[in-house]
Amino acid sequence: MSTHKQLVLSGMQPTNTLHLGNYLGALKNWVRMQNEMPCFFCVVDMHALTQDSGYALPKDVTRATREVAAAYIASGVDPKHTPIFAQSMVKEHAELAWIFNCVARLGWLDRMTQFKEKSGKHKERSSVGLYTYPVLMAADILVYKATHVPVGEDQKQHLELARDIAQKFNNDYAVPDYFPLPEPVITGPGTRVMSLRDGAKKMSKTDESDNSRINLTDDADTIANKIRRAKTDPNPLPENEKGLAGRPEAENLLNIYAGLADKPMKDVIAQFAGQQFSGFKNELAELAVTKLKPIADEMRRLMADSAEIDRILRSGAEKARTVAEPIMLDIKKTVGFVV
Ligand code: AQP
Repeated sequence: MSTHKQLVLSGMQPTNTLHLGNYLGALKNWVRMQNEMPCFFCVVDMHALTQDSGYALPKDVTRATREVAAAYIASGVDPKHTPIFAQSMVKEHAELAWIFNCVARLGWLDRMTQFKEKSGKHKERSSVGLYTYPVLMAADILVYKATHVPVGEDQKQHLELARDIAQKFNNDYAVPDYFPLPEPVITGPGTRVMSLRDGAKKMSKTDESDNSRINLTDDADTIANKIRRAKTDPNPLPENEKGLAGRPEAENLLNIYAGLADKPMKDVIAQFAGQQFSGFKNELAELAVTKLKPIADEMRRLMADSAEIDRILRSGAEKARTVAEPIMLDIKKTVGFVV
């Protein structure tokens, strides 16, 4: 049986403003989990440099890092209780990532679907960082020996890789149970929120079309317009779950409603059964504005004082380092480094 103390670790990339998918798929669960077990939440700025679309401008990384931290706080993560920090502020993430690069196998990384999706037809032009992204993610988690990782459905495969790396390290260095095998926590109806323009694509920060997503900073009119213009099909809403087969856009909008209203999907389907999209979209827009407006307002307030956000990040990093430093020292000794 595992002897590891429960600890939650998760993070988001400062690649753009956070959106409804990030909120329903992950952030909403973080807010709940901080009251259930100790949590560390980071802004994974080192991951943000891996974008295949070329280098992000430094000023954009800085701004997005502060904005993502503001989104965590505005959504309800309490920085007095739960450390919030930037990944690059704790050097142990990068140190462990190198060791894990030597543990992970090329064949494992070749199977990662996110790399295939993000690199598209131009694999050879993608950064090496994009390829080894899941190795750094494993280090983010295991440098704290975190046991639980709340993420959206899209990160499930990366979590499995983190477990494989942990297991191989434990076996190779004959240190059974040294690293925990971290558990993904994927809960709620919003674990895979899709694009508003294409029900087959996930909602993403870096999608070219801003109309594909609802940003956490969008104002009420923008939210309502995006929902009104969201792609649908010509039929009324279905009577039951079976009626959603082959209707990804209808499923997505009902799912978003369920996530925002905190209701099971089957109740939401029953509520709108047989109705036209137009009426449903008005109700969805109203609900989205009610839930997201306070977050946007609070983010704006926090962003007006960037020095305070930086202070919160540095203080969070200090707490995170007190956990990561001794673990990393131990790992260095385990692999044979003179320390
Ligand atoms: N569409 C989504 N539905 C549900 N959950 C989602 N997440 C992301 N998109 C959705 C969850 O949000 C957390 C942070 O994700 P990330 O910043 O590490 O990057 P990502 O998964 O690659 O998300 P994006 O928004 O698509 O960013 P870009 O465009 O920069 O790649 C994760 O827990 C993720 O599961």
